[in-house]
Amino acid sequence: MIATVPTEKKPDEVPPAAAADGEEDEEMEEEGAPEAQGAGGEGKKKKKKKKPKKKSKLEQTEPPTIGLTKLFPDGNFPEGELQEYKDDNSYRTNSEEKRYDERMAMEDPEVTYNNIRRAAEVHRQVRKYARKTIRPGMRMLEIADLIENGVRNLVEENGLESGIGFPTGLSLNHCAAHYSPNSGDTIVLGEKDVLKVDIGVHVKGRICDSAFTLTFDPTYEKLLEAVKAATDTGVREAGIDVRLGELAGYIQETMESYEVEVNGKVLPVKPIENLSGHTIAPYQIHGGKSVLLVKNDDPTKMEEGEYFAIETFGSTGRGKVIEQGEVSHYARKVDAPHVPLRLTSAKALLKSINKNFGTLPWCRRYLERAGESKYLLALNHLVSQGIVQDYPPLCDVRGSMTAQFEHTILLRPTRKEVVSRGDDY
Ligand code: HZT
Ligand code: MN
Ligand code: MN
Repeated sequence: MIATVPTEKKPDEVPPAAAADGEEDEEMEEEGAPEAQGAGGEGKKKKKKKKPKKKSKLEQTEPPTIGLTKLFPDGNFPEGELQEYKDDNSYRTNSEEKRYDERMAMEDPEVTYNNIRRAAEVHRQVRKYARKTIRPGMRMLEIADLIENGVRNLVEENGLESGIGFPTGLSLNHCAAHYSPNSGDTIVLGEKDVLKVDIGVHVKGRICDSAFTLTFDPTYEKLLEAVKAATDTGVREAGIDVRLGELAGYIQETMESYEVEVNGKVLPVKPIENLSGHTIAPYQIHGGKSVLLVKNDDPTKMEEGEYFAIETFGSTGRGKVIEQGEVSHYARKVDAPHVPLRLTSAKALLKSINKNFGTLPWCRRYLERAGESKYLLALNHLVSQGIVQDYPPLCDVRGSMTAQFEHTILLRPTRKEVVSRGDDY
């Protein structure tokens, strides 16, 4: 007998992604141990005893292609980082009543946290690959594709049931948010660029909204550190009954405790005063509440059960953004007025938007992927009629640099869950 092919599986039992099966190789090594391959045909020594069949543990490929339901066959997706509530709410962690409320939430398919956790795990796996792959010299369109292919595969994109949560944000330098390349974009990532990578993943309308910043030049490391710390402060100070205006003050305080030296000049890190975090509702990226980054008098409180995107932006410029450049991001308004549309093309485009995206945000590339072409007139009409909202790129002054870090958190009855937390940020 010559071959030492692992025999625990019949050929038709080999999973389609066998190459990704980490333990397949391990078992090969075990059975291919030196004594089993003795030249003199003393292959008898080969372990014959069947070990209790190891569950073949599937591992993610690179680039990521394996759907998360395959990697988590029991259907339970990992919890994010847990943080206990503070002060008056510290009782919640062990409260019998709150623990009961949470069990009920988990059992209710409308409420369960499992959907957002699946979205968050997709986010972690895709960004891990994005972080190690994105390099100066790549075109913005390539970067968008590598991220979006990963999301579509891992979340097992399926109509409005699961897919991309919003267009991949790839804003550069003084632009802080809402730039994604349109088709034909020729921009190439440069060595000195500061890139905000904002990825959205949804499962049954539960959107994981999380972003990080990349630099390849150490000059702006302090800027990134400041913004990461400010977001961590926002996450740490968030809680049930916390007032949004006060939370903004803590974020501001952290951000302003940093400065960054650029070409021998010391610059303060300013929180961008007209950007904010926000609640997230099912299929609605903006649920209605906003968390500004500068102390204010908003007395609105965070509430039990809410989902928040805690995001902060720091800038070496004015600390204020304006709309600038070609629009890529759009979303049908949730409370769109009913306007009879005279333009046939606009009517048809709206139908396609409803079918493909509902109220989730999308970008021009996604429309084209859905088969639309020469849609700009119709699209502009839907915007002017108040049916579709456009989200132009948001930029500080030219020459400045901006950074962003963002996490999605759940205000569970007993604890706060930072669903999108990973080992990177
Ligand atoms: C709008 C359109 C999108 C929500 C925040 C954000 C990226 O600035 C109230 C507060 C995607 C997201 C959004 F395509 N925006 N998070 N991640 N952008 S926002 C906003 O419009 S509205 C913040
Ligand atoms: Mn975001
Ligand atoms: Mn957000």
